[in-house]
Amino acid sequence: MSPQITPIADTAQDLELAERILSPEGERISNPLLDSFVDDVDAAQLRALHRDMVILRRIDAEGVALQRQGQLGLWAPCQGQEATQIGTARALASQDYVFPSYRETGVIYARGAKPGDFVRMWRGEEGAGHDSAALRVSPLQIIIGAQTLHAVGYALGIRHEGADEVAVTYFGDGATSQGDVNEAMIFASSYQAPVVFVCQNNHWAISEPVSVQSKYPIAGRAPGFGIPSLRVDGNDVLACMAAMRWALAHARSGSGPAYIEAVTYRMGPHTTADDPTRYRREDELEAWRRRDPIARLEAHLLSIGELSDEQIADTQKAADVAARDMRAECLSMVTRPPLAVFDGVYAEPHTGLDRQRDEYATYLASFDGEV
Ligand SMILES: Cc1ncc(C[n+]2csc(CCOP(=O)(O)OP(=O)(O)O)c2C)c(N)n1
Ligand SMILES: [Mg+2]
Repeated sequence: MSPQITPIADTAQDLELAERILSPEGERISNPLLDSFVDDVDAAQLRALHRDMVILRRIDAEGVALQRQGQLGLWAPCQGQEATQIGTARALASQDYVFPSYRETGVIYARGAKPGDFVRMWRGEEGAGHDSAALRVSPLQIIIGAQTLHAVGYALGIRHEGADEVAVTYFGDGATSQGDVNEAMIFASSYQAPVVFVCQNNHWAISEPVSVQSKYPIAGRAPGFGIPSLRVDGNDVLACMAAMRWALAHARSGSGPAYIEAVTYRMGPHTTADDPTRYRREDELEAWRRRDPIARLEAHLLSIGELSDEQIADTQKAADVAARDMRAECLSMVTRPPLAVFDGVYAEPHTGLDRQRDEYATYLASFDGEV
């Protein structure tokens, strides 16, 4: 018997088929599926989401500037993806544990990252960049999709211990072509792991458009794994928060994994090492500028009379302070001596490691003060 397939959309790009609560013009529209999940979100909370997104965009711009000035080796901008990251991350409970990719600056911001945490890894100072245990966020993953397996493994541990936690993993549209992600979904479904998959479909995997690797909407794949999914407008912060609350409640209730595809757009380059003008058209970018997530919420708040000039100025000031603090932390970082790389590898002395340290020390000494 052949399976019945209900297409979600004719093309992977058709944004009209994504759930939303705020129209691109900032008008609140009724959404029977999602409304109940954000009933309690009042104007003050909407302003806080707006503030988060403005600060995040400023932090992101400062990251690009620091890289251009030679202070960072690389930066992966998240401009355009603020609503997806802030909306979903602000729905998390403090005990939940996040497994992100390299682009999740907004997620670590929402989890309480300190100013230096945003840049430490990109400056090459230390591996993790932030205190994973304190933030309950694993190190930013560079290997595409690998973090989804880690999240499912962690979620199996949550289930085993009966803990009131959910594991959450963020990954891109390109990552969905990766074996790791598909294996993670199989395991999550087979063992009903309390994990939420958040796919940020930002339309590009470096220079590869999503249309090449996904002939069918990405959210539509999850049911095939036995995982319920939602396709949400990733530039609508309220819809992202609602979708995440749905997914978290589902996972927390013991019903197994849930999946969100947030349809958004990467406004900047893939990283500061990339030049998107070589592969994407200006009119595409222009169309997405008109769907800017911050402008959308701002238009909404202004239309309901809940955002004053004074509040906007205050938010801008907070954003400048965040960028200033991040820059100051970045410039004052003290690079650890090369041999410190051997510290903290094992709890007990280790002869093999001691030998490697000695060899490396001899190698460094061979430069005779040149390094
Ligand atoms: C296993 C693996 N293969 C290839 C790469 C090189 N690579 C880095 S980013 C990237 C594209 C990822 O695209 P997507 O998953 O859409 O995430 P985005 O960068 O758009 O956030 C690739 C192929 C990698 N880091 N890891
Ligand atoms: Mg992508």
